Amino acid sequence: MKKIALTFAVIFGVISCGPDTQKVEQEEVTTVPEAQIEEKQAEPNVLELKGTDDMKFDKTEFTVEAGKEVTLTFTNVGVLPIETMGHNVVILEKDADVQAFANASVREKDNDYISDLYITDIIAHTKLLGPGESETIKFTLKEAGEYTFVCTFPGHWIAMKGTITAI
Ligand SMILES: [Cu+2]
Repeated sequence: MKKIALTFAVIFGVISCGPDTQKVEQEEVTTVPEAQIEEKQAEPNVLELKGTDDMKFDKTEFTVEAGKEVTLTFTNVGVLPIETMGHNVVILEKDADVQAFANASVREKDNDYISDLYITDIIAHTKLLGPGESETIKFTLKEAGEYTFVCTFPGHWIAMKGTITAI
């Protein structure tokens, strides 16, 4: 037992006898860049969404404040041509039949794949965006609840679908 205590004392002694005095000067030089810490603090009701070449939105859940204007910037970050991998975002009313709207929209190539039959279900939408294109839209979700957003490019809506919850 005595031996262990002695060994510990020796080790501790070695550590504490290190070049502590030199360290003090070095610490003053190493400062944390404060600007980097608060870099990505999103504002309320300001949304950023990306569409990718693997047919996905980078985010599928948003929460916003009801009754206040929402600004959504959507960017197609892919490189594939618009004819094969175009993306849009359509925000639909709470009670919209998403499947019926998406199926009808497939036939509307000349209208950026948005069916006018469901115009009353559409709160807002971007145009169809090709690689590297971006668009910002503004809209207000008047009531609290869950609103679905989809990409209506043919075959995309099942994979490219998300929810904006207004509270
Ligand atoms: Cu898409």
